[in-house]
Amino acid sequence: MDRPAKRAKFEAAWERVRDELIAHVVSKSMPPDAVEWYRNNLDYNVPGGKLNRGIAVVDTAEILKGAALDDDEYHKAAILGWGVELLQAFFLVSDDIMDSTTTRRGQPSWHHAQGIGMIALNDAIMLESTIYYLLKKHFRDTPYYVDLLELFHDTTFQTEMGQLIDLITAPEDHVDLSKFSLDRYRLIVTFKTAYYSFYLPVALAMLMSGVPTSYTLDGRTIEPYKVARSILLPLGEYFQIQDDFLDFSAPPEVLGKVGTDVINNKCSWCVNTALVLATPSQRAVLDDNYGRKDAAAEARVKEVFEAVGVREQYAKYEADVHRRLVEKIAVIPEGAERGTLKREIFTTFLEKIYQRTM
Ligand code: DMA
Ligand code: MG
Ligand code: MG
Ligand code: MG
Repeated sequence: MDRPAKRAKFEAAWERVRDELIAHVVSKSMPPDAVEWYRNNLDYNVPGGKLNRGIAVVDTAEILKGAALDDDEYHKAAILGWGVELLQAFFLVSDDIMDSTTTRRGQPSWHHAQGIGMIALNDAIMLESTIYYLLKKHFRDTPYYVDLLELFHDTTFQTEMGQLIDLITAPEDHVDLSKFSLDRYRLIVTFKTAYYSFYLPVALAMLMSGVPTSYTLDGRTIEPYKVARSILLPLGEYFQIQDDFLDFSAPPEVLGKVGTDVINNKCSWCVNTALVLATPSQRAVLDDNYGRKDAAAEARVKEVFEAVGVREQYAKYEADVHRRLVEKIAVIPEGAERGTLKREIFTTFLEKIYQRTM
């Protein structure tokens, strides 16, 4: 199945999930205006993104099975996939409130849409609660139900810790580059992005496919969830570094959006790299111009990025991280047994993002 067909099938599963959620609130005696509000919350915030995270659950379950999923397996994987998308929707609605962001996915942010305002806060929490309604309804009787609950809860906490360090490192209204560093950056992106975007979808598919906490292969003890984490967290970091580099370097007509990280005082890979390499006078230019809502200041910052060689650093980093990940994946012990890890899970992820330009 090609990418658009996969996406269409996954989106069709959403229609079914959404309808059962609506039926649930109706059954709880919610009046029509409340049902309508919840429906709008779901439709506005959940299905409109790239859906890479949700579809990754289905893809991983398929690779682990080594064959196409039957209808029941597909439905289960798709519900977990929509669980990831619901979690992301919960984070994004909250994030746009905290970041005072007025647009998302080419439309007003939910709290900024007509007539919503701070009810968006309750809506965000309802998006989160929806995950646990779905898990209970569809997985209550499976042996891995508690593992699913723990995984969603743990991942949520990790992401919230990431949001916390992100918010206190780069407050919207106060620029202080002395708080930035590449170590701080790595910690922020691992917690804020990598756990929920890369580890969560794969670990969900592993649980659903019956991958145990540990198994023995050729006399060696393997802890497959640890192995998956040891690859997917650096992969997530790589993905975010790409995102930051493209924000600085990609032509808007290729990227589909205008980069705003410099203007918005983001603790981005580019500024952290420039801070390491800058001379005292270049550092002064960064201090005076970073995070200012002003195109001329932004241009001065980008000049420093060019002068210190951010582009060359990135090319070097990308070649390096790709080689490191390829080597890591190559040594994963692999057997034909069901319920064991397959290298293909990680290689498809890696090749999908390697040298991406948008
Ligand atoms: C968004 O981070 C973080 C989560 C957990 C959704 P961000 O504010 O850096 O990203 P965006 O530019 O998408 O608002
Ligand atoms: Mg944001
Ligand atoms: Mg944010
Ligand atoms: Mg970005």
